[in-house]
Amino acid sequence: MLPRQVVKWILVFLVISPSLFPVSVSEADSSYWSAKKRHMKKKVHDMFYHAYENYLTHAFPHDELKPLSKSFTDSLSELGNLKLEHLPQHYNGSALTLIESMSSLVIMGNNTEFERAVLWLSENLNFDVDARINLFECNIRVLGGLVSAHILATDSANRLVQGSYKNQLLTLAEDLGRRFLPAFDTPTGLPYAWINLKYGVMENETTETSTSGCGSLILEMGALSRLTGDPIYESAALRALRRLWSMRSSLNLLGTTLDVTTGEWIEYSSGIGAGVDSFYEYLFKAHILFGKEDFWRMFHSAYLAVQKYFRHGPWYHEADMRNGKATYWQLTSLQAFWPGLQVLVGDIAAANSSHREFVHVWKKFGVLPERYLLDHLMLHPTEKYYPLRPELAESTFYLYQATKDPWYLEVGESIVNSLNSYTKVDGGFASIRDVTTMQLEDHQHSFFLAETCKYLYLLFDDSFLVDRNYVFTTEGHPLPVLSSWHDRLPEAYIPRNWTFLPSEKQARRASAMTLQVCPATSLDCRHRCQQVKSACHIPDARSDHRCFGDEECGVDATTCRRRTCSMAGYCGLWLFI
Ligand code: DMJ
Repeated sequence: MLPRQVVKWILVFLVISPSLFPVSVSEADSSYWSAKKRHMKKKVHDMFYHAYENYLTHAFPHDELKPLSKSFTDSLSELGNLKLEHLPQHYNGSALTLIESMSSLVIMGNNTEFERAVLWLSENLNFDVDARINLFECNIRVLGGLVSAHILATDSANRLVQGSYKNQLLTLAEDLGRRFLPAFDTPTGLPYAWINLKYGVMENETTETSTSGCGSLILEMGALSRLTGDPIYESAALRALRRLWSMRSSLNLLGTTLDVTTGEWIEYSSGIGAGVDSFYEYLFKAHILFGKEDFWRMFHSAYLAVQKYFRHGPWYHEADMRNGKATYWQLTSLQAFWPGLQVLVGDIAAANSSHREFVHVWKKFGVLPERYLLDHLMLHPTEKYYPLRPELAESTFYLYQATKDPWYLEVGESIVNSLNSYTKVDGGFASIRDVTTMQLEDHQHSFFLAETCKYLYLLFDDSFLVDRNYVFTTEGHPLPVLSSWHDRLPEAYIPRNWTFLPSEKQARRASAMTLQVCPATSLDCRHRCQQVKSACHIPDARSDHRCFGDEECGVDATTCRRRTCSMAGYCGLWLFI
C-alpha cells in the first residue's frame, strides 16, 4: 500500500500535469506523423538512389537497367512490343532512365545531379537514329521528360549554376517533336502508333493504334508549342484528340483500338485501364493546363459515361462502347490511377472507395497483380506480373493531399515495405514476374524512377509543391499551371485581374497540390516567372477543405467555378451525376 501522502501527491500531479506539459493528444499525434514522414522520406530517397546509381553504373547511357544481370536494355525501341531486329547495331540507347529521372532529382532537391544530367544530355542526346519507336511512349517519357526538365532548369529557382543554360533541352525536345509529325500525316489526322525517328513512317507500318496512343499527346505537345511559340505540335495533337472524340458512341464511350487510316474501331470493348487510361487523364489535365472549356466538356461527358457504364460499386469493369453492356470483369493494375484523377476532379468520396479496393488487392498479394478477375476473384492465368508500376502510389499521394488523412501515409509505408522486401536486389529494383511466387524478372522500368519513387517521396515530403501549382503528366513529369498558357480560354473563364503578389516572403502554405483543387496563385512567366494571384479566387473556409455545406466552399481560381461540398464533406469541383 502506498502511504496516503504519496497517493495525494500523485493525484495532484495528475490534475496539474496537462498544464505543466502542455502537449495535447493531437500535438503528440502530429509529431508522431511528422517523424514518420521524415523516416519514410529517407527510405524512399534511398530507394530512388539505389535504383538510379545502379542504372548509372550498369546501364547508362542505354535506356533501362537489368538489375539481376546488372546489364542494360535499349528499351525505348522495345516499348510496346517492338522486336529487337528493328534496332540498328550502333544504337546506344537514349539514356531513357536518365531523362525520366530528372524531375525526380529536382523534387528530391539534388540540383547538382540534375545539372550534370542536363549537361550530359545537351552534349550527347541525338534523335537522328534509325530506330522505330512507339509514339505514345516516346512522347510521355522522352518529350515529357525533356520539356519538364527544361521548365525546371529555367524556372525562378535558378537551379543551374555552371554556365548559362541555353535552352538545350528545349532544342532537343523540338527536334524530337518534329520527328513525331510525320506520324500524324494520315487521312484522319490520327497518328500512327510507330514511327522511325530518322525515316518517318515505315513501309507497311501497322495502322492499328490505341485510344490512349492517339488521345494522350496533348500535354507534352501543347507544352512544346507554348514554349517554342510554334503551334504545329499542339495543333497535331488537338486534331487527333478531336477526331478521336468524334468517334465516340451515342453513350459517350470509346473503344480501345482503332485504325488510323479508316478511323474505324477495331476493339469496341474498353474500360479505364490499358489502352485507354491516359486519354481520360489528359482531357481533364489539358483543361487545367490550357484552360480550354472544350476539354472540360469532353471530360465531363466522358467521366459521366465511365461512372455510368463501367463502375460497379468501387470496381470498374469493361464494357462495349456500342451498348454499354459489361464485357470483362477485371481489375487491372493500371486502373489504380483513376482515384488520383478523381481527386483532381473533386470526386473524393468515389476516389476513396475505389482506392481502398486496390489497397485490399495489394495487401492480398503483397503487390498489385497486372490483372485480377473480378468475376472469379482470381488472378488472370498469364498476367500475374507486377512491373514496379506507380499507379497505386500515385492515387495514394493525391488522396493524402486532398484529405490529409494519415491512413494514406500508412498505405504508402506498406507500399514502400513491399517494394523493399520483394523487389530490391543488389543491382537495383527488379520487376515481379509472378505475384504468387514472387519470382523476379530482370527489368527496372524507367517509370519506377519517374513515377513510383516520385509519388512515394511526394507523399512523405511535398515541399516541392509549396507555393507552386503543377500538373503531373501521365509519366509523372511536372508542368506548371501558368496564367500565360491560359490565353485561349473563352472570355467567361479567363481569370481576370491577375495581380502581382507583394515580393516579401510569403507565409508557408499548404501544399500546392491541395491548392490545385482551389489554387490561389499561379506562375506567370510571360516576362520573368512571378507568382500572381487570381482575383476570382475565394479560399475554402477551412484550410483542410472540409465542409458541412456549400457556403463553406470558395471559388476555384483556375476555372473561376464555385466549389461545392461533397457528400463526404470536402469542397471540390464536383460533378453532378
Ligand atoms: C506509365 O508509363 C504511364 O503512367 C502510362 O500512362 C501508363 N502506365 C505506365 C506505368 O505503369
